[in-house]
Amino acid sequence: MLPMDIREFVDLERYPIDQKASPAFGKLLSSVRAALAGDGCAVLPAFIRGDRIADLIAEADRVAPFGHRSFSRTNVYFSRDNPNLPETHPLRRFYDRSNSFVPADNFGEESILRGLYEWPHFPSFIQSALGERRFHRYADPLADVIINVVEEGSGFPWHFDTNNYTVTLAIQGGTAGGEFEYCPGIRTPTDENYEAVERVLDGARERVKTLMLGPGDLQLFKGRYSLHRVKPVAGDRKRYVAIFSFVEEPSMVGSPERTRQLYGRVLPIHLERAGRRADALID
Ligand SMILES: O=C(O)CCC(=O)C(=O)O
Ligand SMILES: [Fe+2]
Repeated sequence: MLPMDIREFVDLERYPIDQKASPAFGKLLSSVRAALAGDGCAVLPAFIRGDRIADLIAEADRVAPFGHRSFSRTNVYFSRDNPNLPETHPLRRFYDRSNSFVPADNFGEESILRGLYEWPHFPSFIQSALGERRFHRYADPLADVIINVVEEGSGFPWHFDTNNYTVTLAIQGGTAGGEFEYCPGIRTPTDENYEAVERVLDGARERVKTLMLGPGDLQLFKGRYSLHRVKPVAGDRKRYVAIFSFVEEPSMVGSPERTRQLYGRVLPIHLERAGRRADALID
């Protein structure tokens, strides 16, 4: 098969990300930047053309069996319990999380997702939109482009991201559920605002915004200061979301521990970059 042409998949009429000098590009960039400045979230609906979604779903169906399932119990900060605090404190509220990540090395040459990630106009547009000075594709061959497969009963409980931003592409929703909910700017670098976080965990809705992303929607989200969750998915159909990772350092890869937890295995590069001998791969 010939290498795929990503121009056939992205709706370039609506999102002319390859036409930097055009007024339409400038308009698009301003609107995405305004959305990010407003509440830390920008959605580009139907970024992938409607008539190509079936191809994207077929790609996800093909690799979904290679997903690695992992389970954890975390608070919204991914931190340890602190027994000195009251049980109701957000630091002490732990939730089950389960997901299945399809490692990046399952997407072949003809992959639409990889084609998009490696098409220079895509990272360049995202970088401009986010206004990041240091911005590179991730050098981790298991984690640069992945699919998160979510099945019935699972979601992603309330949390703050540990990275500054996430770039995701919705591919398929579950039969029901799977709404993305977020509380813009509920904490700041200088104020954890535990009381407001606790109220959201108790079910308060006044700060919560809800998004139902559709197939082909691209989302840029700054989740470090906005508490957010994916509500559990219901029904037989799996929820597929692609996650594109970008980093500040061009040669960075994940740590062996985290990589093994999320993807079920490590590659020699993970051990080498961690200063360990690759023959330690043989467990
Ligand atoms: O699956 C999604 O839509 C986003 C999940 C999320 O919040 C994350 O990966 O940090
Ligand atoms: Fe998140």
